Amino acid sequence: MATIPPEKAPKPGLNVYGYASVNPYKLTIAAEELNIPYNYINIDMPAGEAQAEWYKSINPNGRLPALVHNKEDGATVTVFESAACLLYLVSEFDKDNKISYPVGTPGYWPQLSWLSWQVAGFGPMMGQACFFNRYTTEPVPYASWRYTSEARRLHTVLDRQLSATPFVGGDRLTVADIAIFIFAHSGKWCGVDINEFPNVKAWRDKLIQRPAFQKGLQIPVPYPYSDEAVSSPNGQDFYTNLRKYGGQMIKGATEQWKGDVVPVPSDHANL
Ligand SMILES: N[C@@H](CCC(=O)N[C@@H](CS)C(=O)NCC(=O)O)C(=O)O
Repeated sequence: MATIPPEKAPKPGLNVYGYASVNPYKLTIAAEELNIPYNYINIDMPAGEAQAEWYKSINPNGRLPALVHNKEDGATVTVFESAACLLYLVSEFDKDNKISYPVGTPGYWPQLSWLSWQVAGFGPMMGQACFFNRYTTEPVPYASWRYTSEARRLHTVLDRQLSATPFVGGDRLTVADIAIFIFAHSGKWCGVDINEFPNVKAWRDKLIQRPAFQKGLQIPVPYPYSDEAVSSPNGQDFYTNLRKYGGQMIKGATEQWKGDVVPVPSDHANL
């Protein structure tokens, strides 16, 4: 197994591996809500550090975030995928259910459903909308249309839910809200206007007032993908460069996985 460079090695206690992208902010917000100490270890995503063998020993998927918890009893727990990380934080540190419903109670299942909805649908669709709207090295209008439409459909689903309950899973803030929030807070960058979804907007505006959200959104740097940040006339060079070099980087990193589409018999039909 590859050795972790000393400066990236987990310390005693809770270690969050992240970068100033989108998903890692879920963990800093949750940790701040729980008021627990953690050591933030920055992974240089543009330099490809998430693909380093040592990092893949923590997250085999080579994505961010992940966490390593060196516990007081000497045990070490490693978790990857943001939803699993959030549920780990709840299981270890949320004994008073500040950001969760207790396992097995009626509120637990909506919380889990919406958390799953985020990682299986909302996040990936917003991510693909973002890719095709902001990062492609050539325009692909059909893909932009598909993913922007799907992201808007999912916003409609969320908006309907939030017209009925103050938080996605019911009457209490949970990790599902935290997970969904970070993408709802990035609508403009992905190509979706939150103003079209008044209940989503009111919920987002309410969450953003919370001191823990404000703190978590500062680590490792002020969140760069909020509507406000991406609209600021001052910082536009950052986004121009991000789109230019980020787009090329994603293309380069994806190229190694390319392959021919496996044919099926209907390919021969006149559609
Ligand atoms: N389903 C994963 C998604 C993680 C993910 O895609 N993270 C992005 C950062 S926001 C990443 O690591 N991107 C690196 C890459 O695509 O190479 C989760 O929820 O943790």
